[in-house]
Amino acid sequence: MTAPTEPAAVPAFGFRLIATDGMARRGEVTTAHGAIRTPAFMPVGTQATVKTMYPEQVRALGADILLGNTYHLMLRPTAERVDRLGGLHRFMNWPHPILTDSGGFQVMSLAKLRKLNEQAVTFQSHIDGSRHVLSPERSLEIQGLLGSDIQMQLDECVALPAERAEIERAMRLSLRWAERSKAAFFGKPGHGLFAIVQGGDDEALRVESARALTAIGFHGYAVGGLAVGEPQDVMLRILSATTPELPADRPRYLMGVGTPDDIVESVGRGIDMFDCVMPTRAGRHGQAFTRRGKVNLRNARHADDPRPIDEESTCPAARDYSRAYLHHLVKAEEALGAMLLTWINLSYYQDLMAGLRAAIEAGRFQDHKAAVKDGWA
Ligand code: PRF
Repeated sequence: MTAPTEPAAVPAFGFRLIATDGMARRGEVTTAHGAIRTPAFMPVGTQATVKTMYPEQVRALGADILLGNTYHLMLRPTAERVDRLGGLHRFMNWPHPILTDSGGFQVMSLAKLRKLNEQAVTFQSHIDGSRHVLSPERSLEIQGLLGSDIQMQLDECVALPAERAEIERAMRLSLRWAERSKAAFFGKPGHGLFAIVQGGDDEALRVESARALTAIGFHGYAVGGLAVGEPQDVMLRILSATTPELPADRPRYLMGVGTPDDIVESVGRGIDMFDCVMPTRAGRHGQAFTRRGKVNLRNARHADDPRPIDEESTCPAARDYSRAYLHHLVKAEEALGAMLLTWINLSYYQDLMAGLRAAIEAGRFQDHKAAVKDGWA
């Protein structure tokens, strides 16, 4: 019998498919901190904040999950401090699902004096130069201390173009790190571990990576090593070769992607989850995503334009402020400019995902995709 003081049972980590339309999937991931409707876009909250946004505001846009970064948080404020303060959810006041990236990708793009070997990646902090060692096991320990609902294996991502030998070496290292990650993962109820497919622009290496990871068995599978310098048609060709090799009953996450067009095309190739700095970063740089395409508010042609970004938007920032005002805020480098444009962009991305989910459920994904792309033209 359960004592009345015992906490409510935490739901097991899981994924169910609700509908499919061609390769496109409508599903739901369940985690310790709630459900994620897929296809899902995860706003990026690298430093335990989605830059310029209140967590409540991000939630109200329809975001079910945020992305956090092992690399940044291990350096500052440190995983041990976040743990002492009750975990990342409580620390940042986001009581909903959180996925954390494993750190390897950020080490390669941000840290100084990086050294990678079979055991781990060693690097110097970009903040104070201090020396750190990140192994597959330590990455998962950190992600566990943060309390992340979806933890990512440590991997090595090779920027493209690259030699096949280099792509193959990194893919095999990532595979061995996947095995070590599975062995090290402390499977708390409701928390899952995702593997990462690598293999660059080589279809045979991608297929091998996907099959080997599937044989090990994970809660979900990410496709890494894309949107790293290759043209979009290469990325889509690799996705078309990779997703059929992944188990249909597990979620699939395309890391660091992308533009609205990348997302629509990737959903059509069986991807369920996305993250990207694009809506937040573009907002801080004066750009707005709209149903009619991208608008650069820095441009002088907006200076006298009393029209809003999109009078039919669900987002107050897109409806209630003129292009002239947004232009002024951006030119004057006022914080409110970045805040309003980030709000507009995350609203656009969440509405894009809601539209895709509804279309898949209704069996009209292809028509919806064509209509969305028509709007940008
Ligand atoms: N691996 C990890 N994180 C990532 C990537 C990757 O390949 C990418 C590539 N687009 C973005 N973020 N761990």
